Amino acid sequence: AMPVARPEPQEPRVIAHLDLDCFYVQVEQRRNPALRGQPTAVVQYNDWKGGGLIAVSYEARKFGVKRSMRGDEAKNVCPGINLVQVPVSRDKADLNVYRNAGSEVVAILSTKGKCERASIDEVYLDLTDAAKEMLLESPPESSEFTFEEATKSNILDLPSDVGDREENVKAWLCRADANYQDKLLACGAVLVAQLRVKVLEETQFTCSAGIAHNKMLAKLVSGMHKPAQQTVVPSSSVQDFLASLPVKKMKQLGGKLGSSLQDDLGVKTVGDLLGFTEEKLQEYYGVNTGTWLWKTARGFSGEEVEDRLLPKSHGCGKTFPGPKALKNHSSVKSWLDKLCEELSERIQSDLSCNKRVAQTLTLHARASKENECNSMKKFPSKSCPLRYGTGKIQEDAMKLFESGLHDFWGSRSARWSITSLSVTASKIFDIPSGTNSILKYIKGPSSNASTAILDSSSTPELTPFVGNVTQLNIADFHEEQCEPSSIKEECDNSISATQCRLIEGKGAPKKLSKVQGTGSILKFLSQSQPAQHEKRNFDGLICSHQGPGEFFRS
Ligand code: DCP
Ligand code: CA
Ligand code: CA
Repeated sequence: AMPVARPEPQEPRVIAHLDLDCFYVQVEQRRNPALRGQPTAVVQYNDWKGGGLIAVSYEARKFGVKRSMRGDEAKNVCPGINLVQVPVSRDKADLNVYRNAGSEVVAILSTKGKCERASIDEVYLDLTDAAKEMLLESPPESSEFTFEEATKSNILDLPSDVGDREENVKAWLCRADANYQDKLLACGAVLVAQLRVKVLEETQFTCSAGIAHNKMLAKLVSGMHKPAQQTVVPSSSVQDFLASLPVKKMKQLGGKLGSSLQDDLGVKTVGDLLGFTEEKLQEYYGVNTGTWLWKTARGFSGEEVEDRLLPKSHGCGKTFPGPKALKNHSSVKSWLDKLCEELSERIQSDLSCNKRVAQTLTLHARASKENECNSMKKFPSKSCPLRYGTGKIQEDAMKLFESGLHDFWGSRSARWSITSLSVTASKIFDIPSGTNSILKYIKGPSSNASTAILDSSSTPELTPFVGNVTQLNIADFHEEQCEPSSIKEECDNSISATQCRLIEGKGAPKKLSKVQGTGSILKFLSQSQPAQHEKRNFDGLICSHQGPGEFFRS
């Protein structure tokens, strides 16, 4: 989708973007402290050339080890490297341990302001209120302000390689003559430094952060100084910073729009956009995107931090590179079954722990046709209303695959091969309290399937709507940094399990705990459907209470 500008807030805001350093490696280092300070990488389960690296410690990066390498290559450039296998279940990576670790961090960060979980290891925070409060009560320029971690900040306005760096930073943070906006940012820097220290103390994880007046700028700088550092963007430095920033570095300009700017307008950096009037940009890209580009060039962005600690969607995927490509229906089915089983567990868990219901099931695949250089044609993504129950999800996913294959393949007798498969559950809603609405939401607003949920013996007609997906944002599934061509087996921003415990234990956000009456309704539902005992009780393993999700399992 083309980006659209949001109205900007009247008041200056303080926004932070936090990203954990070499995240999977840190999780493994916490599990096995002998790996701390050592060159270490996490590798994907794979028997080819030592597996694909998915996370690399900073010690290993010094040797030139990169995420794009295989285990064998990494050993060549860094013989002492420790390679840790990603946990595996159902023949694929099991990321639960990392999701749970991410949830621990979210639980800490969400204490200081509005918090949006942006990916498995990233969070946005709106610290405006906390910063204002600090400015009133204990402004940084007050004499007792000496907060060491904050004085290690990188301030874009200040040269970063001079001798008295920390003194300069401290002086900047404490400037009595600073304008209101910069003072708020200084408070933001102190708050984020405090939070980062707290995260380190409570989880042993380090993270890096960007602090700015909007999400866009905070995100752009959070990875500028890594690991374990933070970077502040005062308004006065925005123009210079964007002037040299390649357009492709912007999240929304990584694709076609960015290429068009380069090829059609000769725009290489965000700063180059300043040469175009808003009207000109609107002529090229439409009113909305034109305005968005115009504002972006000036560092303006009205996008708000969402109040969301839980993921927007759940996705399970696997790639089948090279010789591993799937070439017949039965191998596709067997992999889809596994992916759907995991997806089903995750949405059941989300239902019982968080009282959330997913409404849409989507299948994505990548395919190639042999003997055809028709690489332009993509395997179309397909969606249908999501029906709870592993068997139903498996059945529906296979129908979506068939439908996609039909569009992709047509009637010609070309041989196909599938190089990646993923299933995603999206359009997730909180269940409102009250019987009617619960039923309504679980079966989807317009369907007539309440009996289907109640009656396990009937198999309701599936009417997938087989149009191409327009609603689903791929970013919900993949991490932003996830390269489509990478060796990744799976990447998503889902949550989990520990999230339940964390949220229940540490004071849940209102929306997660206020559902009333749900239990009894779901008990009622359970009586019309025999309990399933053959499967391990996933929900029971991870949450303290028996979930309603049980009853929708097939
Ligand atoms: N990940 C993955 N495959 C990718 C990208 C990421 O499996 N192509 C996983 C492993 C990473 C985690 O997601 O540890 C977070 O991704 P990041 O891009 O944030 O990278 P890291 O946290 O590993 O390193 P950095 O310190 O650069 O943020
Ligand atoms: Ca990271
Ligand atoms: Ca990240």
